[in-house]
Amino acid sequence: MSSLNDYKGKRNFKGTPEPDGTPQESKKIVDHSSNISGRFVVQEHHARRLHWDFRLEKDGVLKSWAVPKGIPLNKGVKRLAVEVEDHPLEYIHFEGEIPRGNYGAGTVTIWDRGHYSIKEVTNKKMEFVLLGEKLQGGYALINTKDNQWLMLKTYDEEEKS
Ligand SMILES: [Mn+2]
Repeated sequence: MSSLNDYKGKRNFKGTPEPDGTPQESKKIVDHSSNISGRFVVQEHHARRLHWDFRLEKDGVLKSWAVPKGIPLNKGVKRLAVEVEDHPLEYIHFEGEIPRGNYGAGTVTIWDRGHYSIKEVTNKKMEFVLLGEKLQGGYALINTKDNQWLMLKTYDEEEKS
């Protein structure tokens, strides 16, 4: 799975408890009957700088963004989301301590998880609905340049017709 080369290249799996990217899980779980596109997770990562990692299950990997100020909870709030390397599916369960000296050293805890359904995808924009424990409602990720995206909440769950 070539899209995990960056992930593997940044880490020494003798030094970190993170998954090594060897495929273990079957590919994405798609429930066509309920219009679910896959799972998502948000990991709170107390690294050198605190940030939240937003990951969507897509094309057999976790597409990943680091969100320094956290996922927007309110409609209209925009947050910078920096696209980072694809992570293996197994990472969706990861919580723990990445030891000092390793890439991303610090504590990772799962802040939210659930499923999402895609509404629209282009190179520059993804629109989706999150069905998590904390995060509910419509969201968009808009590419502004290079690896920089804006994440924003487009509507609250209550507004859904
Ligand atoms: Mn991180």
